[in-house]
Amino acid sequence: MAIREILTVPDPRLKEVSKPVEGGVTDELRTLMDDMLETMYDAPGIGLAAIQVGEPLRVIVMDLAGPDEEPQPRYFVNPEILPLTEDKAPYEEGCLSVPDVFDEVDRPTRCRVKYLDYDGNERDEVAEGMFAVCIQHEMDHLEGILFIDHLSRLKRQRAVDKVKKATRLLRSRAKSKASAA
Ligand code: GNR
Ligand code: NI
Repeated sequence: MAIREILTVPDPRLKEVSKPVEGGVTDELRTLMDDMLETMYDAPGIGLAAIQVGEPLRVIVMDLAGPDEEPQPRYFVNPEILPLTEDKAPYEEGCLSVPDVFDEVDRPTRCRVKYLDYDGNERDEVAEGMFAVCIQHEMDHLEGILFIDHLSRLKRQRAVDKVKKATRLLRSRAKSKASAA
């Protein structure tokens, strides 16, 4: 398994629409999902879409277990989502591709998710609570949409500027460290 680099805004790849996985769940795809899960745990985060590691495929990994619980890794290949209710609830979201930015997004509270799992079996589940929030956040990534796209233009611009500034600082530190060595 390998930890991969997570893309951050304004990387244009985050706006790509991801392509369906063709030919079912292969060992090669499982390797990608293993790497995504390891990358997500390392970050740490509760979900990750393949495009966040630069792979424009309709693949998501997730683990909603609490810090004192056993890990509960979940894998979603070619997920399809259907809202089950009109009522929406706000939740303070964050994203590994928009680090250190948090804001409320309104989403339907219940939805139905159809997908293939790690073994290539078809699944059909109803998502509620944190599962509903997270799967909708990840499904957005597959369409090239970030949670900040649900905010006002001003908030979105501020978020991108904040991440750009932090990334510049990190890169210049890494550079001076490399030249000192
Ligand atoms: O780790 C994450 N936490 C989170 C919190 C609230 C709503 C959504 C998320 S998903 C995020 C990881 C991520 O960026 N997934 O794409
Ligand atoms: Ni995200």
